[in-house]
Amino acid sequence: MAEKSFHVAVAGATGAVGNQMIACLEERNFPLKSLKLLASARSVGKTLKFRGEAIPVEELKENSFSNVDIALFSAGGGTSLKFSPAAAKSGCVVIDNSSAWRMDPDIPLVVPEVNAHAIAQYKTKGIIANPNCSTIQMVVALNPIHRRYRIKRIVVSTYQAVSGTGQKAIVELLEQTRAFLENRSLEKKVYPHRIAFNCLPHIDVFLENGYTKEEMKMVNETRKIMEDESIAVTATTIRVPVIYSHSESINIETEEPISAADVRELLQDAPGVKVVDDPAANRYPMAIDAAGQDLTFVGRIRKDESIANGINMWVVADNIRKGAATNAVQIAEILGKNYL
Ligand code: 25A
Ligand code: L14
Repeated sequence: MAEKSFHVAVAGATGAVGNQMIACLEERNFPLKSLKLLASARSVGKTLKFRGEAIPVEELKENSFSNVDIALFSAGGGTSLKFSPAAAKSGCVVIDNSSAWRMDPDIPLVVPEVNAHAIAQYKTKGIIANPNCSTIQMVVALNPIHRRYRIKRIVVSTYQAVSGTGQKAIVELLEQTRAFLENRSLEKKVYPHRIAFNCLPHIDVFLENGYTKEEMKMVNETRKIMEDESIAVTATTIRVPVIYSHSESINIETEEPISAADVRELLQDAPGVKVVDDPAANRYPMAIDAAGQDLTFVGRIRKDESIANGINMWVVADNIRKGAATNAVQIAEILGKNYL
């Protein structure tokens, strides 16, 4: 029997994540019947390369999905709220990268290494949500530990790349850096303060409780994906002048006794994880090494000597790939293979 193949659309194709989605479909040899590229009217007239071919960008409209099986959305929350329901209604399955649908109880929130089985719930609304980038890499690293040692509490601080905010933020970091080095005045368009040579304790908007929305995504999405509301999570999310890959300092407290060697051994065989942990040789995960990769890198694994059952670790992954595009394409692969 011939392999099944699908009509796929990418909405937000000209953005940082959309571009990478197209690259992932090509690299992973996704079984395609056709590929449609959608963005706002601003991008009409542009073409993007796929398998050596220049594909024109079309304007995203409600009727863009009549002959589409799977739509990968990464055009921001507002666009997704507006267009995903129409896309789903016309019979395609939407895999959405924005935060718009993630906490909807009728919509599965999926990291294939952790809860691939949840994809089955796509039928209720025809939408599957792709989690927040910082959350994805954290649960890939922590889920195996939780299953074996029961995590009671997670304390995480992030060091997040500007590419999370899209192409325009990459341009802002580069332009501010150049202006700073050339002693010219700096322009601020994307972030409220200079990001070049700085750290901002501010990602997404501030909420009433004093946390940012990005911090609360890490709390709520982690529990939903790991399917355990009892895990206590507290997060501080920081923007750093890095282009690709988020880094995270993670502290966990477990129910069962745990050692650094236990964690190293467990993560050695964990899906989607690569342990890089040889401090004597100056080997530990770094953003510049994770960029362009699909794995989640874990290192600096050590006992938290201040409590009975605690571990500290450093977790790094490419936020645009595993944190967004790769995860979405992995979901599409399972959806196509097992459900469509
Ligand atoms: O709305 P949110 O949720 O706050 O999301 C904010 C941004 O975060 C990115 C994405 O940025 C989004 O716009 N994003 C969303 N989820 C993400 C995630 N999980 C994420 N980033 C990382 N991880 P982006 O710029 O990289 O990508 C945006 C894409 O969405 C398309 N788009 C936007 N609004 C749309 C739309 N498509 C259809 N309908 C709409 N209403 C967008 O296409 C892009 O593909 P575009 O055509 O609007 O922009 C293409 C080029 O145009 C330039 N540009 C952008 N804004 C302006 C502009 N030029 C002039 N004026 C502007 N205001 C850019 O250079 C872009 O390359
Ligand atoms: O997926 O880094 O919810 O500015 C929104 C903010 C992704 C990252 C999401 C950022 C994010 C983003």
